[in-house]
Amino acid sequence: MITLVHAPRSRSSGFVWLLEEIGEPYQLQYVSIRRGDGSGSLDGGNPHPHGKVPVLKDGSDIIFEQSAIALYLADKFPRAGLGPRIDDPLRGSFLSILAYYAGVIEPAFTSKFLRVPVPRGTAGWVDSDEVMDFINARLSKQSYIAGDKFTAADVLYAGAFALFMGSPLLEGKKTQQLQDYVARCVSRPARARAGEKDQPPG
Ligand SMILES: N[C@@H](CCC(=O)N[C@@H](CS)C(=O)NCC(=O)O)C(=O)O
Repeated sequence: MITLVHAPRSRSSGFVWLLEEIGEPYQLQYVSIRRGDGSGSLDGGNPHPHGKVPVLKDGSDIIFEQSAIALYLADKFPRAGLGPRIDDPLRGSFLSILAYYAGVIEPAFTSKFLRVPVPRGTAGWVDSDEVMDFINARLSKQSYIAGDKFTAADVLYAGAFALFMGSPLLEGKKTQQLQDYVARCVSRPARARAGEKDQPPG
């Protein structure tokens, strides 16, 4: 059975959502992580190379990095229809947007949060305002981030934007399309089920 190495209310929470979307059996292995507020600690039972979450365990296979886990689960469970297959014309869009999440979205918002300017021509990402112009333009043409169907990539994007909605991170960029997109994704029943499960063990 698939195991998600999980710390409640962290980046692994989105993967409880994704596993609920898939609907196949899975189990959670709770670990502690070092949190931004200084709480928590490194967990010796966590196979992640840097003690982070999420991690997915599938037999002897260990998969880490959110984009890799999203792709792995979409490919592993094709019946769930959460990612275009290799010969689908939308496959390229799906792969690009998954890689963009790790390589551009996360660094762009980390730069903004830390108030570090993004040096054009040196950094591999751009500032979050430019990112959001791209995202908003995309969402004005399609209902979901990789096309007109909900995919595993939406768990990453809508999950992050839902978290940022009430913060200054999206200031000036909360278009109606973005708000509708986030609402469409987070109102899915699988996310509500995941929310109920995303609690500290005990
Ligand atoms: N690049 C990683 C980031 C994972 C990450 O930073 N997770 C946080 C939880 S939200 C964590 O485990 N932090 C603990 C630590 O940094 O030691 C990914 O995309 O999977």
